[in-house]
Amino acid sequence: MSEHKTIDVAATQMLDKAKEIGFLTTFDRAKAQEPRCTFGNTGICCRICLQGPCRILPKKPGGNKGICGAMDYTIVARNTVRYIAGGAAAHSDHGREIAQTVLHVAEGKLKDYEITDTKKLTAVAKKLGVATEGRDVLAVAKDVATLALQEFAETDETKELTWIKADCPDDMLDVFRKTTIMPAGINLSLAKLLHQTHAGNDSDPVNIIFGGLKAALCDYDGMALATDLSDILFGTGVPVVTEANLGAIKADKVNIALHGHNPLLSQMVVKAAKEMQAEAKAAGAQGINLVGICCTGNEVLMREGVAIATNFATQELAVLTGAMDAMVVDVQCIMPSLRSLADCFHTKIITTMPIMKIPGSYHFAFDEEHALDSAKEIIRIAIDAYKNRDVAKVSIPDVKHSVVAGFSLESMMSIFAKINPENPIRVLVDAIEAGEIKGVALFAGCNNLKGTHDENHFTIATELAKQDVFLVGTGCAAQCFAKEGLLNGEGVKKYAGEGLKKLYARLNAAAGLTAELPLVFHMGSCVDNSRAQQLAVALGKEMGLEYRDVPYVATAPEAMSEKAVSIGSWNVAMGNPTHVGVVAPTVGSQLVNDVVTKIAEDVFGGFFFWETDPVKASARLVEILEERNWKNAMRKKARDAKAEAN
Ligand code: NFS
Ligand code: SF4
Repeated sequence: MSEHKTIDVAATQMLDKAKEIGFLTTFDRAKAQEPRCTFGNTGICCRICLQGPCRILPKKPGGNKGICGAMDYTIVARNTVRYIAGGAAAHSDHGREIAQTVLHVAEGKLKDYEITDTKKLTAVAKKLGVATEGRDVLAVAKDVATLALQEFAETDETKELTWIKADCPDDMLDVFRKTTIMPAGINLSLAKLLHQTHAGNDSDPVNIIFGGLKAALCDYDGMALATDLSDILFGTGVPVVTEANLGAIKADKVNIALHGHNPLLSQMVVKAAKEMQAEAKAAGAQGINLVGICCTGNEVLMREGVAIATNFATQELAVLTGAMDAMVVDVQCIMPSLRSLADCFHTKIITTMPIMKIPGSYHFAFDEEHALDSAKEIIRIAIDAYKNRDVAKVSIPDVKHSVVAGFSLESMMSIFAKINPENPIRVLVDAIEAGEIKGVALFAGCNNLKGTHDENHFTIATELAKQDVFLVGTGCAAQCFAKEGLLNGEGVKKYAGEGLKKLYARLNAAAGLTAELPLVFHMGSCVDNSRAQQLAVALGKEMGLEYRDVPYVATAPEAMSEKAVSIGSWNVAMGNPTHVGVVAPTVGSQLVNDVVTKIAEDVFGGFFFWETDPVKASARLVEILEERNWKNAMRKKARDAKAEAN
């Protein structure tokens, strides 16, 4: 076992290099933060007003409450839902920007973008109730984008969000309404939550949590519209074959990393790079090589087959290869440390968005009206930087795996349709009903250096595969699988149980793809968790189950960001048992912890559970799926017996 807290061989090599040359990385900084403050770690530190920080100190007279009298449960509940507000704001603002761009395209204001996927546009319009018959594509796109923007602008509390209504089954919507968590406007709900959790406002932990869940549903809404509109704008993912890990960086090419979340610029960089290979060659390189990091990487992987360099925790290591000429970043999950690291190399860190700048790094204000020109200028900066590359500093780990990705729900269904053209989802349901597979598990979320990088992702995925669970993934979890060789047919051979292998044999025989299907179906970026939820909904519908009985679980084995908290929270509200592999910010209050881990199940069907040990977490996830299958079988038996008696 290496001294570094990662299971990634390429990362280990780079961390050795960092040590040799005396660079401190995020791995060192994580160590420096130990031991953690228990108050902060368990959520019982309040900094909501300037009298704080207040901690819960039960042994001191008066210390069992904050200065204002806030109890542990109020403090924990407020802190937790404020994470949700942050996550939902990030996801939905990303969605809003895409919607704005679609609107501008529809109005003929942007020359570099177009409506690429008219089939998806029609499907989205239909689900939202927008007329399509005999109408111009741009007119339909305008209506859809306008509806999306209205999700943010709505201030009438009696109006319900359109995307949620279109995407969720009726029994689920009924629960949202009964528990008063059905949101109206996104901006309204997020502002309300900040208001609700202001000092001296709501102190009822259950009421605060319900406010948080409303915001979590806004998170879903924002990401669902981000997914739909990105597909409309750039195309819906189809299976692609590429590669992943630091070995995807090429010594003889101009390397540009696309990092962040929003595909508006990165799609243009992909387009521009195709046109600019000659310029790179003129500078002495063999061409331009694009690689992705974090969810921008996932977006361009899904649609363009761009290779993955690495995931969140190891983003610095891409620079450390010495062969990264430019890293183009947009928003979210970008470490501020990148700039100082880049200073030691020739690498240009290029920030591009008005709300994401790094002191001292190069800022190139992305201009959507001249998007392609912006992308070209950025590539020229990279080509110039390449000329300054110091070959003596280059060391690229010879580590990479082949990757089959690009599984939008549509592309998954078109593979299933090769077996059952009338009813593609039936293929998965048949496998569940035959007991070949136990159900579906979604892997989502980040890296968290409180644990070992990628270890929880890898262990839980391979354990569940052995236990015949069908796996889908997004975000940095999916990138771990890409780097570790689980996104190819070899992964199936190595890790799938017998039942799962049988399903794959049928799928591979029918799919007619050049490459075998991967152990985990990579469904995209974190906003694409909406795709996975639609898979759960489709399963429930076809199996004739209530939303809360579907054999579907979610896990965020290495959750880090506020966005992960909001994704987990809507998963729970939407009936999904949800595992988190790090110490949760709710454990400081028994009451709040019980609400989210136990009472949530009675109300919503979904619940959280925390387990840092990946083997134990896997066992529990399998147990939950088995429980759901058993209950469903018993209910069916009872129904059949009743029908026979009548
Ligand atoms: Ni999701 Fe994607 Fe990764 Fe976590 Fe960050 S990139 S949006 S937040 S760290 S999975
Ligand atoms: Fe302390 Fe209350 Fe202020 Fe929180 S809101 S910091 S508990 S006084």
